[in-house]
This record gives sequence, C-alpha cells and structure tokens, in this order.
Amino acid sequence: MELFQQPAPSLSNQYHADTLLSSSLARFSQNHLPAEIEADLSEMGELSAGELYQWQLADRLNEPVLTHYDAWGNRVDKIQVTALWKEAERLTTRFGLVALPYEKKYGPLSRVYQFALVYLFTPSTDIYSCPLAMTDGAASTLLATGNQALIDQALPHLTSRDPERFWTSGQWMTELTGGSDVGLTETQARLEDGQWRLYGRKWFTSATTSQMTLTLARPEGNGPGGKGLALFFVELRDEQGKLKNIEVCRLKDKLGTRKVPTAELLLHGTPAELVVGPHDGVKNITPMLNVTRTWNSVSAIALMRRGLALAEDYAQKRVAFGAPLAEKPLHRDTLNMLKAELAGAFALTFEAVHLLGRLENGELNSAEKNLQRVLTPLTKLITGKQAVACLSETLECFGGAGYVEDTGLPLLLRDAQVLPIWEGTTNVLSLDTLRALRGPAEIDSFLESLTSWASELTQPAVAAVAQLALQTSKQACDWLKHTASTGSDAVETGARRFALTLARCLESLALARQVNWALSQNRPEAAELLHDLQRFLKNQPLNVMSD
Ligand code: MFK
Repeated sequence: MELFQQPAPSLSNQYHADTLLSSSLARFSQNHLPAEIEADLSEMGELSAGELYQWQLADRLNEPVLTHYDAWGNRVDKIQVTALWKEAERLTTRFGLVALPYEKKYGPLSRVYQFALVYLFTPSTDIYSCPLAMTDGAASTLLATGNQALIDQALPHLTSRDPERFWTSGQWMTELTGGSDVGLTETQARLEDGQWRLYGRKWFTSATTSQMTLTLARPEGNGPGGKGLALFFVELRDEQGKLKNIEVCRLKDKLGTRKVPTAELLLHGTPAELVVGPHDGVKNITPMLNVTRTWNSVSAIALMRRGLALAEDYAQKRVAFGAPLAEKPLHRDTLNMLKAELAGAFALTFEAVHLLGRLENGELNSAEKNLQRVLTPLTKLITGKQAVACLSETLECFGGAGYVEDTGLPLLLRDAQVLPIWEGTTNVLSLDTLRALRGPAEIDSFLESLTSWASELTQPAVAAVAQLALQTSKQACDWLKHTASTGSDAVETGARRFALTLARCLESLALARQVNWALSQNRPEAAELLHDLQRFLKNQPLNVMSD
C-alpha cells in the first residue's frame, strides 16, 4: 500500500514574489529603480528562497559554542558561531548590507535599497541581522558625535565591503539593574594613568564576537541616572586576538535567536575611550537605538513575510475536506487577514525607512524630523506585536506541522518573540512616543504631517480611509493634550493604548499612500493592495483607546 506523502512548503524567488515590495520600490524611486538595485534584490531573493533557506533548515540544531579554556588551561573565552552565520557575514560585505547608506550612492533611496535587501536576507540567516543592526547603529552614532578620531578608526571597518576589514559592533547597555532603566547602570569608568578603564557586569550583550562595541559606564564621581553615564568605545581584542580584560561568563539560554551568541560579560578594567564628553551617555547613545529600532521593524515584517510565503504555498499543496486549503473560504480569509497585517506593517516600516534615508541626506524640515522621531518607536512597537501574533496564527495554518521543530516553522515564532522585547519593550516605546510628543508644539506638528499625508490621497477609494485615520489620530492626540494637562497618572496608564491607536492609524495611512499611488499609476497590483487596505481595517478597529 502506498502511503500518503505530504509535499513540503517551498519558496520561490522572494523578491519576484513580493508585489508590495516591488510596488513600494517603484514609488520611492519614482518608477526609476536603478538596474543595480533590481539585480541585487533579485539575487538576494533567489538566495533567500533557495540556498540560504535550505542551509538554515540543515543547520537547525547547531548553536554557537563558548570555550572557556584551551587544551593547556589558558583562559581563552572563544565563541564559535554557526556556519550559516559565517556565510551571512560574507554576504553582508558582498551586498553592502551595512555599507549602502554610508556610501550614499542613491541618496535617500540608499536606505530603502539597504532595508529591502535586509528584508529578503533576514528570514534565512538566523538573526544575523542583530549584529548588523548594532553595527549600523554604531556607525550612525559615531557620525552623530563628530568624534573624528573614532570615526576615522572605526567607520572604514564598520562600512567595509572587504570581509578581511569588516567589523561588527556590539551595543552593551543592559545590566542586571536595567534592561529598560538604563540610567541604573552600575559599570564604573575609572581614569587610570590617562586611560579610561571599565569595571562592571554587562548582562545581555548580543553578538559578543564583534570587534568593537559602544557601551555606557559611570565615570567615578559622576551623579546618578542616564546623565551621569558616559558613552564609551571599546575595541574588544588586542593584536593577538585576546580579549582585553573581558571575561565571558556564559552564553544566554534563550527562547529564540539561539544562533545569536548573547553573553554575560565581566569587565575587569577594560580599556575604553570616551566618545563624547563624560556625561549624557543615555542621550548620546540614542542615535544607535533609533537605527536598531528601525532594523527591528524590518526584521518583524521580514519574518511575517516568510511565514506568509510558506503558508500560501502550503495552502496550494495541502488538501483537506476535498480541496486544497487555498480554496477553502475560511482558510483563505485567514491568509487574507495575515496578508493585510503584513501590508500595513510593511507600508509603515518603509515610510520610516525612507524618512530615515531623507533625514540622513539632510532633506527633512523640522516637521518631518518630528514625524520621523515619532514614527520610529511607533513602528517598532506595533510591528513587534504584529510579528508575534501573525506568526502564531501562521503556525496554525500548518496544523500540527507548525508545531514540529524540523519543519523550521516554530523557529519563526520563537525568533519573533524577541522583537517586542529587545530594543525597548512595547511599554517603554509607548513612553518614548510620549517623550517624542512631549508638548502641544510636537503634537500639532505631528498632526500637521498626518494631515498633509491624508490630503495627498485623492483617489476616492482611499480618501475615506485617510480621513478616518486622521480623525482617529486627532482624537487620540486630543486625549493626550487634555490628560497631560491634568498631570495625572492617566497619561502613563493610557500610553500603550494611545501608541497602538496612533500606530494603527499610521499603518492604514501608509498603506493608503501606497494604494493611492498604485491606483494613480494604473499599476496592476493596485486592486490587490486596495483589498489589503480594506481588509486591514476590518482586522481590528483603529481606535483601541475607548474600552
Ligand atoms: C534585529 C534588529 C534588532 C537588533 C537588536 C540588537 C540586540 C541588542 C540587544 C540590546 O542591547 S537590547 C537593549 C536595548 N535597550 C533599550 O532599548 C533601552 C530601553 N530603554 C529606553 O529606551 C529608555 O527610554 C531610556 C533608557 C532611554 C530611558 O533612560 P533615561 O535616562 O530615563 O532617559 P531620559 O532622561 O528620558 O532621556 C535622556 C535624554 O535622551 C533626553 O534628552 P534631553 O536630555 O535633551 O532631555 C531624551 O529626550 C533623549 N532620548 C531618550 N530616548 C530617545 C531620546 N532621544 C532621541 N531618541 C530616543 N529614542
């Protein structure tokens, strides 16, 4: 008797299969996407669907290994990363995954180009995007500080396309006292014979294999809080490759991101350099946070997209109750719901990416800078939540197979679960949104930006959506203005619901912008995107404040 054999889900070129990505690239490039970008995306789309994906499945059980001692008893603290991570580093330099926005070959489009590649690369490379996010963040932060000596020392490495020269950077902020309340940092900085040295414990340092890091420590005699901290630069190893007074205590035993060698470190007088003045460390490291938060949002949509691509393919192949799942109205409805969530998340994330590119190219006026500042935490917080919810639902689309490790599917959910946590939890980012909208001037400027977005939407099919999103945003902002003026706890209590309401309004506006453009250009994907937008609005109400 021949037993039934279920065909596995598979992927086609992930660039060619992505209507929303190609539509957005056409809009941001005003229908002139350079051939070089198109070719790179096509190649990355193929790698991600084929070779890298197969490698990832085969490499499933490998994890980084920390070796404390060599055969002769010397303390070495060496971390060996997995084979796919080494390949991911090679691809990083080849495609310029960190270099692109610093080369600025395509102006603000360079950020869109970079993050389109990252979006394709991320789901098949086991969160190698983590060290890349921090590397990009470190490059951006060093440039913001204007410390020319450190820029000259580090930037050519961080943005190199030569695998021999390329460095990744860490971002050591978290200590036992605070993943969120970084101002409680205990690490001390002492000036010894003209050299700053760091003493303390870093509790959650991602990718300890990096060559350098930016970190925070309190110079002796400084006051408490984030103001009393200073931002330091550390090169981790000496010329012999030995860690400079850094002890790697252990690797973290995490729910997901298991290929990322996250470690607990003790610093026993690690030599460090002040990046910019002996105070205001938290403030000075925020450019890094804003870049890594953007990477976080891109990672969220990348994982959602991977789950959906597999679920769509599986629905063609899996027959139940007499027909492929794709033909079952209820299953189709579930897939449409996931597709619409991805569409909203994607549209907002790439608006944030484009704004970041324009900011770095000096193109933003003060209202747009304010918009970019508000969009960064909002996009991160909502996409992180959507990734977890959508990937949980995606696993269900496979029935029991979605719960079985060697399908590679549970990995998506476990890796997604970090996205609302690291780089600021949903609550911390809700409070950061309030920090960005700190007064009536910032709130009014933000609303003016949304009004201007909405006013550009002239296609009748989307104009009503734009007005709904705008009105809901105004109501939310009225609540903020009013409640803030009372000075009560109600502002903090309502911060998450306020942020989620604004974020959902922004996702619908961002998607409406893309649909409006596609309709105005008579693009073939316009009807499909409009359907996504309508479905997005049905998935849940925009306003989650009034309950
Ligand atoms: C795959 C992609 C992801 C890759 C991930 C890589 C893995 C890395 C693993 C990690 O390291 S995770 C650690 C990440 N940690 C965080 O994200 C910290 C979360 N906590 C916060 O963000 C808190 O809000 C914060 C630490 C900033 C609060 O600290 P404080 O000392 O209470 O800040 P305060 O006093 O409100 O702000 C200090 C200054 O910074 C203020 O400026 P002024 O002094 O001029 O008033 C703020 O306006 C400014 N500031 C704060 N956040 C800002 C900001 N400026 C711009 N952007 C922001 N986001």
